[in-house]
Amino acid sequence: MIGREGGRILVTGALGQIGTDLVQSLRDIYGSEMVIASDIREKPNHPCILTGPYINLDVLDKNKIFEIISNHNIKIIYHLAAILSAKGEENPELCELINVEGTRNIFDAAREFGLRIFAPSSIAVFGPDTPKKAPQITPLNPTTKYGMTKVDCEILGMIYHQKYGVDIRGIRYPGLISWKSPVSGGTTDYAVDIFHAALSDESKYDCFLNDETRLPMMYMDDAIRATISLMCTPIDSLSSARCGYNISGVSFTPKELVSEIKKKLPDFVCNYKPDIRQKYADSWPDSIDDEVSRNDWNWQSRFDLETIVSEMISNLKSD
Ligand code: NAD
Ligand code: AKB
Repeated sequence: MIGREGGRILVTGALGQIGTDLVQSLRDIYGSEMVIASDIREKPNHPCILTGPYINLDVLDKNKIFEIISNHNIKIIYHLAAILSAKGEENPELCELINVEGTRNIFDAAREFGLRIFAPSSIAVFGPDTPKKAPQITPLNPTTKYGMTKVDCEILGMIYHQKYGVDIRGIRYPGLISWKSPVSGGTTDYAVDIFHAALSDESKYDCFLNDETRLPMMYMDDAIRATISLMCTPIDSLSSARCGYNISGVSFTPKELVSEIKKKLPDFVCNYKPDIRQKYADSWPDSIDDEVSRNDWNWQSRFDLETIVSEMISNLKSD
């Protein structure tokens, strides 16, 4: 049983970077059988996902979503299936389809079955006209297709909430740093890849962003704690930011990250070879103002850059 809902949790896109961590945390809290992991990929092989039930699900298949919900008594969906920024620019049509139509299918299911939904947004909703420290309320003019789909989903979430009373919640995650799963398809991926490269025999990394690119980032443990905490907050505490709460973790440049890594791995060498992802990063803010989250649901991050580097290196070494 999960609190007042008395049913099970479904996680879509569960084999990705966030799902790998989130499924394990939800199972630790609610029990393995209560949390069903799902993804378009057929077979899970990660130990975090193998701890409980897994279903193959394409979020574009609305009939199957409805079938799973009624057959498995689903009451909450953590909807993580998406195409991220770099992959989204390579294939904007697919990005639009999966991110917007996939999300609409989940929202329709929530309306039909009375579910609660967590649907993450991103700092990619901001654009070049956003102040360097992004406020909660500001015009959203992203230049990437991915960012546009995230704005669309925040708006869609508000419409389903206001018109149909669906309880949809979301966080504008910064770039997330984690060690349990590999990353691909994003612009902030460098901050994960760099640790794998630093710990390799060569201890060398070619960074695809320039050394001065400051971006908002967060350690996965903070992001998971934020997610579960937002979903446990009484509905009356939430404000109009409910589908896209700003949260802040740390803010750093590749140069600052390299210098922190070199304190632990002095032989590590990083070269800077910016590619097309530099353009996407340049359109995003440097840092995030998260005052509204702190007021509405007591959000507070715990991991600074020094702690993140130390956690990443020790966890990857013992993995
Ligand atoms: P990811 O790319 O690591 O994982 C996404 C998963 O979705 C993959 O396992 C993929 O197989 C699956 N998927 C793709 N198409 C699908 C479909 N049609 N049906 C079902 N599954 C499908 O992404 P992530 O980093 O885990 O991100 C999860 C969510 O969080 C996304 O909405 C993303 O926009 C958001 N987000 C992530 C970050 C980050 O840094 N990781 C930052 C901001 C926002
Ligand atoms: C990406 O880089 O695309 C994601 C994000 C910030 O949404 N990590």
